[in-house]
Amino acid sequence: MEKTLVLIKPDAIERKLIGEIIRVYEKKGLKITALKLIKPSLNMAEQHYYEHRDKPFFTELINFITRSEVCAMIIEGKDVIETVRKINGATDPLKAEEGTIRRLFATSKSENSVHSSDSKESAEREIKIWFPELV
Ligand code: 3AN
Repeated sequence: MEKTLVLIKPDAIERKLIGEIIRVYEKKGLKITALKLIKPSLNMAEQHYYEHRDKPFFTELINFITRSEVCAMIIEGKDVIETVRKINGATDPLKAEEGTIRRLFATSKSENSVHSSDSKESAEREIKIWFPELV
């Protein structure tokens, strides 16, 4: 079965939205097969956002994701990568569709409440970063 890596980001955890966000995924019938709260190390954060290392917002992104705990999850299902990205909505909450997690909860392009893998290759790579004990 296809897997994806989801992070509930610090902005959402700080506002006590873990339950509400997980509820959105579960209501869509998705199955969470692993879950943990973890304060990312600098190394984990830099690995996770490696592809953005040359972007102007990279430092902001790393500072944000390491500032408090994240909730890391593996979600499994048919076409789960695409499904979860639809449920999350566009990167910019102002452009995210009605009913998406980012439209509901995100406050900016960087503090946008959730991350999910964008391809099978990313999912595999990211699961190794956040759940090394499972691979
Ligand atoms: P997505 O998470 O929707 O796949 P990406 O991969 O384009 O978005 O960007 C990764 C992360 O970088 C985003 N989730 C967001 O937190 C941050 N980000 C993207 N674009 C910007 C931007 N223009 N300013 C600040 N942060 C950004």
